[in-house]
Formats: sequence, structure tokens, C-alpha cells
Amino acid sequence: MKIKEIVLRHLQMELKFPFTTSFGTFRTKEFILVEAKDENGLSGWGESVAFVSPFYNEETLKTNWHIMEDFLIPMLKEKEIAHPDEISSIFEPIRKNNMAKAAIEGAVWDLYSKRNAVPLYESLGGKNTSIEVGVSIGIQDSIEQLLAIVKEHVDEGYKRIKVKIKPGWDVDVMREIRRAFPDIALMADANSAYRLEDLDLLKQLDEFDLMMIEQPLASDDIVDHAQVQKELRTPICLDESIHSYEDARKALQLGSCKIINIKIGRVGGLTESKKIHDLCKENNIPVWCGGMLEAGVGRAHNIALTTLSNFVLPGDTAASSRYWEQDIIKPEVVVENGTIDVTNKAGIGYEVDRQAVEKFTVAEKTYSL
Ligand code: OSB
Ligand code: MG
Repeated sequence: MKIKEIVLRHLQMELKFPFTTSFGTFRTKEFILVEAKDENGLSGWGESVAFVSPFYNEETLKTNWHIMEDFLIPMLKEKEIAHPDEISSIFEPIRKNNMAKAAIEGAVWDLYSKRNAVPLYESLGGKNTSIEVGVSIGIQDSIEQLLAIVKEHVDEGYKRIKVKIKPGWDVDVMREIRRAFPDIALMADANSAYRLEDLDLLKQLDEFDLMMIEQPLASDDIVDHAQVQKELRTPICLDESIHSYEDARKALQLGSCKIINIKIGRVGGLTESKKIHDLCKENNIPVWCGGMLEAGVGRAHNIALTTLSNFVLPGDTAASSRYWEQDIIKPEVVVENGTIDVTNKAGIGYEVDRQAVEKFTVAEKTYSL
């Protein structure tokens, strides 16, 4: 297949609620939606998970647009592509910029699957046709407010509750949640808010039987995490620190974590995600699929990836309706009793709602290859 045209769209969608992490608050989601067309005008869709500000990682919506327009899209010109695994090799000369790469690669995976009339999850080698998911809850103004939100999601049936922590919103908060919900699967995500000097504080979290503590230390660290993991009973899960198969291999070798959160964008695409998944499976390291407040297209890719066999822990792929009044896919992603039924339709398995896309688009450009 050849990619003949790529359309980049800048979308802007209001979140139903502000989402606060240790590094900042999201109210609006802005992102790039990628549409890749083949010789026959068939379209595949990808969604960049880069935010507008470089607080989670160094990429932004604007740097993604620049890298796609000036480097990645031109690299696909006249390329005959037999399989989407080739995209990551084509993009290899460009260092990092993983979210930009993953958005285009994702569109090619969808297109490839649609051409073969198979669901994306099958193209990836996934087998599970229903997946279990949890929910990620932001930092709140009060513990009472947080407890109410936790209850709401426990009652909805989500399979595990993740809460964001930061210095000053950690041990006491986790204690209160555990007291109110003694039996739920519970975890905390620090988004790199702590340092090795905080070891004693992190150790106090061992008391609450957490499934894991996600990314306590710096976003580029795997050395200090190994030291913390040695001292903690609770498994450490790495998110920000893992950008590639090589990072995962080194983290496992050092003992920096016992669990890995795979985000397709953070690691540069589905091909790299599969490689990390396989490595972890061989080493008995469970993985789960992280979230970046995705709209429907990104959500659909996360669902497809989660069908692989070593995604044994519930991920962050909550229902569309949790985030959006209106999503950009039809039907939207539905979660029932913490479970998503994986659709058997070709490609990402959901129809992109072009009217909704148009409604949320604030800029658009077409590139002919
Ligand atoms: O660290 O997993 C994270 C949201 C934005 C940036 C980073 C993270 C998150 C989440 C939300 O935890 C996951 C979601 O609901 O999509
Ligand atoms: Mg995280």
C-alpha cells in the first residue's frame, strides 16, 4: 500500500471535569487527529496524545505538527508499505518525538487493517474480546470530594481505582480511601513528583496494600527507582520513564519496577508497544495500557492493544462519557461493569463521526504524497 494523502487536524474538546495531576490541570483537550489515505481513498485514523504544554513529556501539539509536516510525512512519500511494522523503521532516523510518530503509525495500522477487512486487534495478534478497565482520578479540593468520586466509580463497576498523588496529597489521602474502601483494587500515580530523598514517605504507602505506585520519581530515571523498589513491598510501575523497548529492557535488568504502563504514544507506536509487551511477558512482568485523556480514536487504539495476552491488569481506558459530552466516534466507547466488549468491525472498530470532527476542528491541513 502507499499513503497518498495525510490530513492533520487540530481538535479542541472540553473535558466534562477539570483533571489535576502533580504537574498541572487539564480543562480542555487539544490534540492532532491524523487521517491517512491510500491509493483508493480509504482512510485510517490516528490520534496524537501530545498535550499543548510540555509538562508530561517534552512534546507538544505544535512540536508534533512541525515534526509530522517537515519530517515524518515527507518520509512516507512514494514508500511501498507491506506492513505497518515498517513505519517505525522508516521513522527511526528521527530521534524521539514518539507521540508524533505513533499518531501517524496508528493511522497506518488502522488503514492496513481496514484494507484487509480485519479488526485492528487481530492485526496486532490480540485474542481477548473483552477487556477489564479501571479509572484514573485527579487531585481534588478535599478528601471528602475525592471519596465521593471514588464511590461513584466503584459503584459503576470499574475494576480498579487509580488516584493521583503529589507531596502534601499522598499518605493521608490514601489512608482515608483505604479506610472507606477496604477491599478495592487501589493504586496511586505520582507523575514524577518525588525524589529519592522522599523514600521514607513512599515507604509509608506500603501500609495500604496498593496494587502499585506509578512513576514516583523523575521522568527520565530508572536508577533511583531501582533503589526505591528494593525498599518497598508495593510494586513500582513505570510510566514516564519508559520510552522504548530498550528502556524497558534496562528497567527490568535493574529491577526498577515490577509492572509497566504501556502508552502507545509515549513509546512511539503500536509496533514498539507490542515489543515491550512481549519482553514483559517473557519476564513475567504484567503490563497495562495507560491513558492520556484520549478522544475516541486514541481510545479505540488503546482498546485494541489491550487485547494482547499480557495486559493482565486493568488499564485507564474509561468510557467516552466519562470525559466527553460528545465523542468523535460512533458508537462511543461504553464500559459496563468495568468491562469493554471489543468490536469485531474492521480497523479501530468504531466509525469516525466526521460531523463531530468538523465541529471540534480549529485548524486543518492536507498533505499530498
Ligand atoms: O500519568 O497516566 C498518567 C492523564 C494525563 C497525563 C498523564 C496521565 C493521565 C492519567 C489519565 O492518568 C488517564 C486517562 O483517564 O486517560
Ligand atoms: Mg501515569
